[in-house]
Amino acid sequence: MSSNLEGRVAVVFGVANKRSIAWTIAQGLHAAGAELVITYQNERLEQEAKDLILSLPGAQDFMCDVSKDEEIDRLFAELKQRYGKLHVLVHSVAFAPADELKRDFVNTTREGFRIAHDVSVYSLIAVARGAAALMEDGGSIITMTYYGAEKVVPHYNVMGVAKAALECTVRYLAYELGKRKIRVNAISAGPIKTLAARGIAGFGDMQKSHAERSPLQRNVDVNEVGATGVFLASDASSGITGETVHVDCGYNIMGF
Ligand code: NAD
Ligand code: 0WE
Repeated sequence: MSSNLEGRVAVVFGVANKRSIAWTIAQGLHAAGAELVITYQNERLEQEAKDLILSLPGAQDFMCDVSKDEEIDRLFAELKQRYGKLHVLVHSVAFAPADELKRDFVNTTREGFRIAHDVSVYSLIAVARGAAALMEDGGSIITMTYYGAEKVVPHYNVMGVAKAALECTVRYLAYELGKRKIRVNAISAGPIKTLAARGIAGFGDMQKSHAERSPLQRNVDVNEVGATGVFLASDASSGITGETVHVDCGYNIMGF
């Protein structure tokens, strides 16, 4: 049992800036000794993401839009050539068109639904397939989810439906990849002020209510999510797969 990741290769998706949950997990994996490949979405984020990634000694940067099969193929071909094998995959990516999180859920568009599920759910299957082919010694796959998958969170809308599908995808992947000693888990984090949370109307009020209602009477710190990511990546969690681990100060257990 150990959180030591020396000799392990990890690929992390979803770093936009220093507040990204993916960045905190990446820093934790790096501190535990893992060799890191960190991806960012596109040219728009390139400058900021690259500066961060290259500040971690030995970390490799790579551009990869997970809605594009050819970019995913290119990434895993490069990983195979460069490292030969892979042990850890972190998927910390979600997107729905902004309007879908503003208008009434009943008015969700076909295209908004498609995009949310393509980027936030299908992408996990696509990158898990690429990663599993390189996880010869077994491995750990981790994704990020939210309570809006389980209960209605006003305005989370189609993202809630997508996160429910993501949590279910984790179970199907865990079943199938289990025989290859690959574990698949989700972390359900409480609300954290990141780029993806910026501009969401009432986010501050949500955090306030979260702090008031959760057993620990506070909001979650992103480093607590990072530490759980390292735990799920390491052999310390060797008996855990198909699980959604709540890192939310206990908010989800409350009925009233
Ligand atoms: P973030 O904006 O820092 O991260 C989201 C990432 O998704 C960004 O890096 C963005 O570039 C990436 N992304 C979007 N579309 C992409 C695409 N087509 N290809 C590649 N990458 C793409 O925000 P975050 O809060 O760190 O979000 C990370 C994950 O955590 C998401 O899955 C989110 O749903 C989940 N989450 C966030 C919170 C929260 O309150 N912030 C709570 C629970 C779960
Ligand atoms: O998963 C998320 C946010 C995901 C997200 C955020 C955006 C904002 C910018 C997906 N797509 C977009 N599209 C954009 O154009 N969270 C868990 C954070 C979050 O978002 C909410 C929340 C919480 C919490 C939206 C409404 C209500 C609560």
